[in-house]
Amino acid sequence: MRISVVGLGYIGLPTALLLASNGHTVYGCDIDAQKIQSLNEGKVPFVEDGMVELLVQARSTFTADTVVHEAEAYIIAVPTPVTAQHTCDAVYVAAAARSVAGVIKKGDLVILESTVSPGTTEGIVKTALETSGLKAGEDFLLGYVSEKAIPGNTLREMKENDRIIGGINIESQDLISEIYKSFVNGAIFRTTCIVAETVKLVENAYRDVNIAFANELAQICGGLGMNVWEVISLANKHPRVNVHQPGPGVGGHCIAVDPWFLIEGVKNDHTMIRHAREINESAPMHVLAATEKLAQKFKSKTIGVLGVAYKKNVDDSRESPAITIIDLLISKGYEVVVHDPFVVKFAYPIVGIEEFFTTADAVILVTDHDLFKTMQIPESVAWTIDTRAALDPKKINGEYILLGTPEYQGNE
Ligand code: SAJ
Repeated sequence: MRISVVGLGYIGLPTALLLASNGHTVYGCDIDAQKIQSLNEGKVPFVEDGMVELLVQARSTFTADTVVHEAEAYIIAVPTPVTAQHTCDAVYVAAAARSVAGVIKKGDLVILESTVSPGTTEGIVKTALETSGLKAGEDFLLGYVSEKAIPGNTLREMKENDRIIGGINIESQDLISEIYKSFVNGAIFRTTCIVAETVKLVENAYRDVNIAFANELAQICGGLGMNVWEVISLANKHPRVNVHQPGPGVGGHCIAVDPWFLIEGVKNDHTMIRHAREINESAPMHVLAATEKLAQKFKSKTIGVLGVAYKKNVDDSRESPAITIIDLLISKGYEVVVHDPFVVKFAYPIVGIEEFFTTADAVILVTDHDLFKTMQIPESVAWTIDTRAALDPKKINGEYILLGTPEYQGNE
């Protein structure tokens, strides 16, 4: 089949390449002309396992352009930022759907893959597509498939995870299933568009609420003189318990954002989902409180932030709690020095590990990159806060303060 993929980011590009290397002719489209040029030169614009090889494999079946190419099926995978009012900003989705409306013909199929608030496919997207003069369900097919991407493991998850496919009618569901079956090994489940949109948000809200529970337990256990990591690990011995890990906050572009889309239309301000978001958003404040207590005691001026990626072993710092923590430290007058072995693009300068340790009076570990596990923290560092239980206390000469323990409680 000839498929146009609109939006060649973290979702659209791997999806396009998987389709192109599984029997389809794929036309990628992105408004970023530089990205198009480098793709056509065989360069992948971001680091993700297996992508370079996949681009080589798809050499004769994948082309990229800045305009939407006419095809038989269209997949829209553009960003959906969160607005200041915590709603889903569908402006790029609407623009992409309008550009598809310019080329769509009778019998074509349109699939939305962007994460959106419930009702977007059959609302904004359908309306924009129908400006073509064609009617959804009568003249063209329409559906929603949630994306399966996780930085560091995207291609595997796209191929191996089960897929929830939403369609406005049976014909839409049938054709969407056929397309995804060409590269997905997981099971395919069919439903309506709004259910598929909602399931995506539920998956991430589930994780956010669970992490908020762990963050609340960290406060409770630390306050009661216990170590939250021991409590959670023992509670998780129960076969039906799976408490997530506490930490300095929740980052990334999914878990910190999607719960807001789920409650976008809910009038009640006291939902558990909102409260969980607020608990996770307040985690950096607890890091600051613990820091203030220690900085006063040790007269520390320059704080080293170790790890700024939003999670371990990736170079992605989108919505990382490290950004909030650094902003808070600077607002309190501290000097801040930052080190991350993977992150290249960041709001603050990133220094090498030697400069980091010669400059920092004290250290806060924010990201639990594996290679920090065996890291030796030198004597010049008076204290180290470990927000992820990631460091080896035996390798630390100064004071070691672990989040979710009495020592961490700070001035709270
Ligand atoms: N985190 C904790 N405690 C935990 C687990 C995670 O504090 O126990 C933090 C991480 O450090 C990170 C944030 O949460 O800052 C999110 O990390 P993550 O690995 O849980 O999630 P993402 O955002 O990288 O990917 C999620 C995944 N969703 C689920 O697992 C339900 C992924 O499968 C989705 O494809 C992705 O969101 C998405 O695009 O929606």
